[in-house]
Amino acid sequence: MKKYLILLAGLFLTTAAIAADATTNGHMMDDGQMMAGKDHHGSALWGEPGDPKKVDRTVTIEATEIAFNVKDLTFRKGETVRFVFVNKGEQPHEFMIADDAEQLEHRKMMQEMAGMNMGHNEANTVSAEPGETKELVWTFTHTGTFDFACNYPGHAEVGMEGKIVVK
Ligand SMILES: [Cu+2]
Repeated sequence: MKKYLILLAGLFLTTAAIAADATTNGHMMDDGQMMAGKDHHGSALWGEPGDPKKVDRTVTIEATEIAFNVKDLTFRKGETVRFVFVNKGEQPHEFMIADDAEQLEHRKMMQEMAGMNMGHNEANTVSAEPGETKELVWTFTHTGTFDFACNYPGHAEVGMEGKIVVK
């Protein structure tokens, strides 16, 4: 009986090892072709969630119908920014940091979800109901030109978007 258990454990470990190997190979195949918007570690070029205890500066963004109060933002590479997103409008708005392609993909997804009133909490997005204030702490890890946008259907299309330049 004990022998059988050991055999079973061995079999399990082998299976796990094969599974792990398959995953590694999958990643290796991805590495060959650099993914759009990602660096060679697979991290988004537009940055990553920042440490709220290491904020370099705070930027307030106001949303109304249908606009942001800012158009262009400039940051330094490595800077951690606390975005205070204030919805002064009468409908929900969001503030999302990404590149063009990612914004468009998210916009398409929100269009498909329209009417379902589904929440979404990707790390690079904050959504605020009317009268609400939300915060997003973000570190800009790469230089480049990115976008911020509200991807509720029809909003970015009429100008609820802007540029983020990281130098
Ligand atoms: Cu909006």
